[in-house]
Amino acid sequence: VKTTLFSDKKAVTISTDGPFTVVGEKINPTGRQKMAAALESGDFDYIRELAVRQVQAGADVLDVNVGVPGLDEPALMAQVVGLLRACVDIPLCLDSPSPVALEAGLAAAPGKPLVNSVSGEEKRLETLLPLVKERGAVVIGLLMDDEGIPATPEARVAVAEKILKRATRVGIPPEDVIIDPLAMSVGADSQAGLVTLRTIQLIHERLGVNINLGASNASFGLPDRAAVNTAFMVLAMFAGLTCAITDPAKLTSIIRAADLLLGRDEYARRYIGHFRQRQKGPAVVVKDLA
Ligand code: THG
Repeated sequence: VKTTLFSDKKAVTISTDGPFTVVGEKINPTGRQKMAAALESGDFDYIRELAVRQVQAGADVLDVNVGVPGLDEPALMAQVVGLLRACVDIPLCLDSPSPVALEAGLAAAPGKPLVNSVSGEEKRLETLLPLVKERGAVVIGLLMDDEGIPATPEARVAVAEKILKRATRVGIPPEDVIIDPLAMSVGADSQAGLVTLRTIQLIHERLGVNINLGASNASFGLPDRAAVNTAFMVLAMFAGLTCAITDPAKLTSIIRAADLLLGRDEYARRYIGHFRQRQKGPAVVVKDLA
């Protein structure tokens, strides 16, 4: 299956047989004081810098989350989407629990963006799927419903089937739905990683759709998070993961290497291209681009 996102300048195809897609996670104030402060004070240079740095590190898409308690999220979402549009040329992933903020992001984003996210919860399906359809966007479906996150892989797959069915019903084709089996912290529950990996395998085999994870979630609360994130990424890629919201500076080299080992990078073109890009050295001065 191929899912194609567009900015106003670029197409990015997420695919079950092509190379892996990296969604940069850094524009997100959750647990990052500096980012929250930047959003509060309107210091958008910091956000531009995070955006350009992630693109240079290998991001194919940028996640945009601007949720800070007390701030006007829909207005900030539109503003940040607008400024990102001016300094990077890749598609965006609008990340918010608020349908109003997602709607504001959709109105400001060019092309065919990614909406992050719906779930199997009735209210979210009813509110968001028509918006996604109307705007011709792609949507991420989280594997949880009104009862919470199912404990077993089988039960999570049932939520995926429900989301795909409901999307089809409003006219969104299956290739425009990306399933997210939810990565939970293995620090809190030692079986959480395995349940997510088995869910990825089942979805890949039975539904064949594109699959995304917020891969840094797995390492919450643990030391040397990069070690856990790296191991998880490689296992998840073998299981059928096609796309991840993660830190491109830390993960892109490993992802390119795993793509090569999984036969998804002919002539090692992407692997070598990424290596050359890194050799070019320090980042372009962000203000030149802004
Ligand atoms: N699924 C979907 N969307 C999501 C998530 C998901 N959006 C939010 C979140 N989960 C993914 N984004 C992040 C962003 C930052 C971090 C974790 C998840 C994070 N970052 C550390 C930091 O910035 O300091 C660094 C982590 C590291 O050491 O690499 O913790 O699951 N659809």
